[in-house]
Amino acid sequence: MQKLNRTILITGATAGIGEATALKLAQANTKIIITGRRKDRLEKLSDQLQEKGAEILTLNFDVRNRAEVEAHLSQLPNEFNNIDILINNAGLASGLAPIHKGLIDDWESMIDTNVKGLLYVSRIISEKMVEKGKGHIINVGSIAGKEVYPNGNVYVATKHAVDSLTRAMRMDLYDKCIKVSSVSPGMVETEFSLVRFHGDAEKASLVYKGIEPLLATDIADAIAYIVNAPKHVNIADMVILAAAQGSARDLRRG
Ligand code: NDP
Ligand code: 8X3
Repeated sequence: MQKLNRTILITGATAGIGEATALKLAQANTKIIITGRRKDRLEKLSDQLQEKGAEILTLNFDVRNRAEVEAHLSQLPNEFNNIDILINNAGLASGLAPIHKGLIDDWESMIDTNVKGLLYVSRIISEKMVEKGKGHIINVGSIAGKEVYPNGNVYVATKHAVDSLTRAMRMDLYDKCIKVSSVSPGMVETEFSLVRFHGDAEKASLVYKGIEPLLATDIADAIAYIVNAPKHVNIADMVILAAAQGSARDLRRG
């Protein structure tokens, strides 16, 4: 890896893609701000990242809470305030049900996290980047932001919002020398399905049964490629499927 002396903010680094990305990008002369609601996990990850030579700041907040986001990100310590790279990763699916049976609490949680949380964070950090005249924002979208599938309704809508926000943010920021990119994964085995099925581990494991899914490290590799591209190159979007996927709905099992 090259391009040292940079500061990276990763939302949702306590598990899955965010955690793998922090581990991939951690090295000497790199500062990483890792965020999430589970403080114990942030602390454990912080130790691992420091062992790789990175300087770490852990921020324990819920991206759905606008006041908490503002309190933490508006007043960053000086040594972590110069953010070069923002990875908007925190997100979730909650529930998998047809529109007439969906739980409104699930819908609110997904909209508040995947769309509003991403916006709260981006509003603050993009302004700081514009002041400096440089920066790179990577939004973690999904194949669900490109396609729709039965029972995916609100999750799919939030990821379509991430996809359109990525393109719109790029138009707002390219002439301020800020790159905006996205990575749009298919099926990645993380805690995603456990969360989607409200902690039902058996149901979650069936999602990946008989299929070789993507790993969080596959997406971390892609994000590293995006952030390490030369200055004049912006990877606008990377859509990455498991080889056993023809689409979000078409899966080759067994
Ligand atoms: P995980 O459940 O493994 O990780 C999700 C991360 O997001 C955790 O660190 C969690 O931290 C954080 N998070 C969730 N809600 C909040 C919140 N309200 N405030 C702060 N942090 C939050 O899932 P993945 O790693 O798979 O998901 C990461 C991203 O990738 C999501 O945006 C997801 O939509 C996207 N994605 C996932 C795919 C998959 O198949 N796994 C495919 C395509 C996209 P904590 O709970 O500690 O707050
Ligand atoms: C996660 C991928 O296909 O389960 O965003 O929606 S999918």
